[in-house]
Amino acid sequence: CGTTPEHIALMARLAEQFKTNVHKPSRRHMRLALSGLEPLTKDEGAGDAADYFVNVGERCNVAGSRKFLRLIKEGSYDEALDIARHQVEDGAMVIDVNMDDGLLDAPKEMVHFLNLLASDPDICRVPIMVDSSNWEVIRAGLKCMQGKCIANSISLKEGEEVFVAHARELLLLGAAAVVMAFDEQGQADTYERRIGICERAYRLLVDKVGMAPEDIIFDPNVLAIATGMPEHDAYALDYIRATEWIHTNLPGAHVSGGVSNLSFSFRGNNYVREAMHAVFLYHAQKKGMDFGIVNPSAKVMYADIPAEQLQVLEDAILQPSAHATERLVEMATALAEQAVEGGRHAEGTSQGTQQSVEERLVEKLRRGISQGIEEDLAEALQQYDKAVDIIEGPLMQGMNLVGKLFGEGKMFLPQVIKTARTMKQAVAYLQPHIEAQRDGSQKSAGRVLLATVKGDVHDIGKNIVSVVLACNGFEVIDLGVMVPEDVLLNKAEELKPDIIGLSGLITPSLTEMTKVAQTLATAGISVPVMVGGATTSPLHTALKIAPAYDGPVIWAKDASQTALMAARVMNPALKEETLRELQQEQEQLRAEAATPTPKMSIDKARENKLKLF
Ligand code: THG
Repeated sequence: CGTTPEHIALMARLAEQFKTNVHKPSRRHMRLALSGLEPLTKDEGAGDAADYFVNVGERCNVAGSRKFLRLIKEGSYDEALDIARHQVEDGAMVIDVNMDDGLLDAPKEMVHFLNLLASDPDICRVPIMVDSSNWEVIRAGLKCMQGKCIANSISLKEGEEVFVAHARELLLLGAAAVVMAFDEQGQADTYERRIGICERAYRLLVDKVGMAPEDIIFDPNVLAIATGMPEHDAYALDYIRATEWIHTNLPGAHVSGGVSNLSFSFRGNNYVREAMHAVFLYHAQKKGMDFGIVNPSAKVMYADIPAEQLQVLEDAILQPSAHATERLVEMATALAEQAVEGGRHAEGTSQGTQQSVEERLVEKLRRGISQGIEEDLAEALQQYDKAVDIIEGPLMQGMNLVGKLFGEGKMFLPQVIKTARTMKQAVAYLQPHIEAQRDGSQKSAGRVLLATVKGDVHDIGKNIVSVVLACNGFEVIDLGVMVPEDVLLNKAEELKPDIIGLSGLITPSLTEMTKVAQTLATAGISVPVMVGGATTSPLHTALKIAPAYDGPVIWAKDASQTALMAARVMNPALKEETLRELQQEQEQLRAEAATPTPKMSIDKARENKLKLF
């Protein structure tokens, strides 16, 4: 009442005398203040670093929890809210929410879920971290939040202009910012790149945008260690060193990270994963890491880890070396075996000479044992007419087994890489024989063009795929990260690959992959396309990417599956069957997706109830 146009005109005239201070806050080096219903003010003190640590609950993330994804997909929001509530009960001081999934309407789901959170006082007393790779989702999420939240994340990956524009919008929306250590070249994976990018981002945010330093939360990339690639061994140490540098040199700014990323190589072995996180956090906190996206219900505490294990973990994290990594893998394997029926080893044990040569090869491959493999191969060469049949027979069988065990969580990533290296040795041994027996037309197992699609800076998984493919005799041409579709098309036309591999970790990459498929199809390319990476799924591939392409689009579950599928489609005897199966699977997925699952009648459901006696 009373806000007539005349009144507003008076207000406008009054306001004209004052400058807005949105872009130039006068307060400097204050404490970061966030809020849900209750304020969360970041204390900085001289005491124990852990006392000032803000733990952010990671579980309300469709990409990080199968359960949460299922609940959101089926619309069970009450149970999805329970996940948030449990995290707060378990001590989460902020809740991370991520709805990035190729088959969800992410902005809509984000807004819907945040609105539900906001009506539950037990949950919304804590601030929210709106997590998305898609700026639209972050904006939509922040617009419906009442308190001061955190946007997760912005970065320099698309250059300064976009970065500054996003940061300015965050000032208007009143949010703190997680800033990932990405730039136009990709994600920082060395100490130097981590600190270089953070410093550049800090100067832009503070000097150009006018963001308060305390509103900046750097994320210098927690990446998986012990993947089996020696280049990855120092990732934890470099993160910790970068944390110390940021803490010392970029005053007021905070440091965060996605802690569970560290242990991706040990999926399926929760004890080892939690112990790794505890050790990592203990040391990173001391150097200034004051935020962390974690599982708040983790039970393993630093102080409770037995000394022997602690030694192994600290070596792998703080004194990285091939030896330290190997000991960590050994420890994880031993603990996993202990967990499986008190140490009884389920899969076949080696019984030396009693096994056939095929069995011995499969066993050596499964365990990544190179010693003695050449003798076995020499023996196999006597039995097989063609050397290439040894690869396609027992060696592929071995790779299959590895893929299966890995999928079941019975093998860890570093072990898969080890088996790939054994495969490489076997292929190298057989190569001269294969070439002598061949008509000389084709040398490699096939040529694969690999790329992480535009907008995506992640390449660790793709690099592992590249190693495994090369170990299997493929010629790999890797175009790197953030590869635009025209570059991919030109390279495909120039190099005529047998297979094109597209990789992506973040959800926007799915749309990009579909676009690439369309572009390739329009140009008349129809060689098999393989897609892989955290964001991809068989369903999305069947529903969105395959229909956009003229040839087969194969979803590859992981690095060992990629090599296997590549070998199958390159094998004239298997190609047709493989592609027919693929076609059938994808048609079935499409048919299932088109027919909604009928709900059971209440009487049928009651018949199904748990009967205890
Ligand atoms: N930095 C920033 N934000 C991030 C990350 C980061 N957001 C997402 C992610 N990384 C942090 N969140 C998670 C959440 C879950 C897991 C890892 C990181 C995780 N989940 C189990 C897994 O995949 O094995 C899932 C198990 C299950 O399904 O329950 O490990 O680095 N700024």
